[in-house]
Amino acid sequence: MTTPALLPLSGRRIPTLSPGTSSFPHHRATLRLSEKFILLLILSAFITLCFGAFFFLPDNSKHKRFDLGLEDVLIPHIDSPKEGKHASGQVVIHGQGGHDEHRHREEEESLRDKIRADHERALQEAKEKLRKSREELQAEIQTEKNKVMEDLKKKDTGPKPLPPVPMPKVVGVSDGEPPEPDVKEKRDKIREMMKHAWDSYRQYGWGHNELKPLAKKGHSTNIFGNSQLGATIVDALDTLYIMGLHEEFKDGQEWIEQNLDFSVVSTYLAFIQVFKLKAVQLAEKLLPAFNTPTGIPWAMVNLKSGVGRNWGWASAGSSILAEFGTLHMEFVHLTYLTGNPAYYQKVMHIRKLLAKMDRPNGLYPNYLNPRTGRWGQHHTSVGGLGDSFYEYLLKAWLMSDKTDTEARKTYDDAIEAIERHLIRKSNGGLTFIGEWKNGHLERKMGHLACFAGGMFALGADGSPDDKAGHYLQLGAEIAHTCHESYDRTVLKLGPEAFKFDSGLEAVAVRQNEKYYILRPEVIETYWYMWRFTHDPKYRQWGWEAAQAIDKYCRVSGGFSGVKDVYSSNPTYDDVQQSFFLAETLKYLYLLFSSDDLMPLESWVFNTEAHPLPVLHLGNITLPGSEPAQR
Ligand code: DMJ
Repeated sequence: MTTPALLPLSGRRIPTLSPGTSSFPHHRATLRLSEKFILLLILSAFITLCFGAFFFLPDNSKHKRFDLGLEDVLIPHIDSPKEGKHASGQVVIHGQGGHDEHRHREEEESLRDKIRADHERALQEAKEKLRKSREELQAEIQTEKNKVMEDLKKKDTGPKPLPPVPMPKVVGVSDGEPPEPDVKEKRDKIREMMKHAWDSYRQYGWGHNELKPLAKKGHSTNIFGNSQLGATIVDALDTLYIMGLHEEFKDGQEWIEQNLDFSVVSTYLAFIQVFKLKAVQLAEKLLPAFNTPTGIPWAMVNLKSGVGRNWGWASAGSSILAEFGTLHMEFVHLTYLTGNPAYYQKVMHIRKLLAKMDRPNGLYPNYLNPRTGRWGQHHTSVGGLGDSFYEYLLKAWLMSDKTDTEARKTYDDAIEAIERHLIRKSNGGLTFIGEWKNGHLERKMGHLACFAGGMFALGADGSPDDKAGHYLQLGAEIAHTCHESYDRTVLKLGPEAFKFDSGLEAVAVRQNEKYYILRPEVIETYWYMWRFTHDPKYRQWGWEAAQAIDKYCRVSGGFSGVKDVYSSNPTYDDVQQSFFLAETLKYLYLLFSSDDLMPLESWVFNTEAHPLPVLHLGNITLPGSEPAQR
């Protein structure tokens, strides 16, 4: 039987398992609420960090070319003494004509004298030391140590460590069972779908990043790079946990413990420490990505060499807004968890830099060059390449218990510009979010942008000029439009992008925009709208989507995306995306759960639907953020 013990963590005490019991205590019927909360807390840090990391990983096939190309930029050039400099940095001039041999011998002689004198002094000191007692010697060593420490402290002009922050209050992580039998039935069905997705991955794709559910084998060549990082395991863990699938959770945890190796760890690791340590190890490996002339991180970093790079297609090798702007929550949480300010400082630097930049029409372009600090193409999107940057501004504020007013203000300003330039009503009365390209509005909305309905609703409370009602309404309108994009297809699943032009209303035109790859954004918005309004239509719409997924995407080896949502006989893309387990099924499950499962006053979901706790900081101010103003 496992006995929770208390171990210190960054000045706090957290429950963990005693040595020899490294696995999750699934044999106990229920965990105490406090234990659940703390496990989820640590797990969140780990999962969110891993998720972020996957986007940093480079494609191995390109390492060679890349290493050759960027080393000069990334690694400071240090001249060796033979090339003309002493280690001290003084310039030496070699090969001067008319060298005076006599002077040279004199110099050599004086050097030898100096060495001799040094030896004699050292010998004398050693003899004196030998006469001293052990205690005297120890005292001397200690004095020396103290002196070194003092000197180091004096030299350390860097930022002070964060003040200790109290553990957040234990909040209700109930199992969220809904009182209505028909809702419970739907929730059970979602849980069954999760089990099918997980079991299939377990059977055919274990350890690979994702699953090919038709070929029934692992799928690893995608955005995660070629590495075998078990992305689905990492991504699915908290969904399994929230759904109470503890056996499955335990399997995943064991795989991570034994296989997810960022560097070699020899010490015994208890349950919570596994996730925390792995998260920290990974974060350390990610830090070199920030070594750019501006501090805007590269899109990818080689975990071994620490060398970073960007995608060639991204506006001449720019960094992408939705990538460098989607680190804030994870890095702040990590600083909070470890007490190490480095992570916090990295992401605050990004924010400060962006605040100083001019923005065309108040909009943030999707591309920023990390070498020059200048914007790339003037393309702004609330969908792909931009989306989660805006999401994280709002959620940084929420996560700070609404004390990070700088983040809130930045969000409000950004949304105001987006409303002015990107949000329009179609002829048929559907509100949509278009894309801004070099001063021109493209009347096309991506599936990815549908998440914004939930974001507007989430940000309604606290919006300026008493516009809460307006933003809740805007959220509802986007939810409606995105539902229409589903409802106007044959499969009742939404296309990747849909237009509002030339008489078209929320339908895809191009063949390569007609696919559905198990994405979560529309269901995510239904869930937020449900939480804020309890309008039953959101559960109804969510259930329609769940049924369509089960009917058209389910195969014997898992769930697959489909290539054409307007065809009654669609072909499969043969990929079970890891975000299907992390997000789509989690949001569906929460939609059919009672609100006390993961209450929004206490939890903030990152862009991959991994929950992070609201940091109840009281009067403590994290460096760089404003004091609470409420
Ligand atoms: C997820 O990986 C994340 O939500 C990301 O921010 C954008 N959307 C994909 C899934 O569609």
